[in-house]
Amino acid sequence: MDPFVLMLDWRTGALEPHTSRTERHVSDMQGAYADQAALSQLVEQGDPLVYEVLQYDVPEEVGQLICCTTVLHPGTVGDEYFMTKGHYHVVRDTGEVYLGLSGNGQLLLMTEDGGEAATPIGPGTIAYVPPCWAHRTVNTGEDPFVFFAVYPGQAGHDYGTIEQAGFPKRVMRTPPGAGLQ
Ligand code: M6P
Ligand code: ZN
Repeated sequence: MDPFVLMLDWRTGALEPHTSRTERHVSDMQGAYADQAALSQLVEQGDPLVYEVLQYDVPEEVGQLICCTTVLHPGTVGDEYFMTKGHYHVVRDTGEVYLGLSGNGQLLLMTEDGGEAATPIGPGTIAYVPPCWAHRTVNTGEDPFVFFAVYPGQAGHDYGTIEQAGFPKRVMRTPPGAGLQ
């Protein structure tokens, strides 16, 4: 394949050109959030967009690097902040690099043998996801949380393991009025 350049808008995450745009609505996140009733209610109320991933596709092969931007919208399901599905790579010994562009969130990480980590990401943060670590992002702010990611072409997404096991930590908003006397 030939060299190419892309233009990235750091504020909105717009990537031009892109060849794929994946949308995840609340209805695509069944089972991910603690409050199932709140999820069903949101689906009935218009099924809002939780996040979108823009990508310029390259062959999913060893040697290639996949570049994409994610725009994770602000919001909650019940008191749990909007988040990505989260995944391991199918080919476990492949890492990933995240670069925060705008907004603020958390990157949650875990391994299959009980490792856990979490790090805040904001504009300019570079987060390194080592091989074998599952990763999920959470928007803890009031604006879209936008970040860029690069990972090996052969990595693949394993969502099933997360759907079965979940992540050890949930990131919840403090309910309005909580803690006030
Ligand atoms: C990042 C990368 C992508 C991923 C996206 C959304 O941009 O890790 O590979 O698709 O986040 O996360 P998920 O696939 O877990 O929904
Ligand atoms: Zn990944």
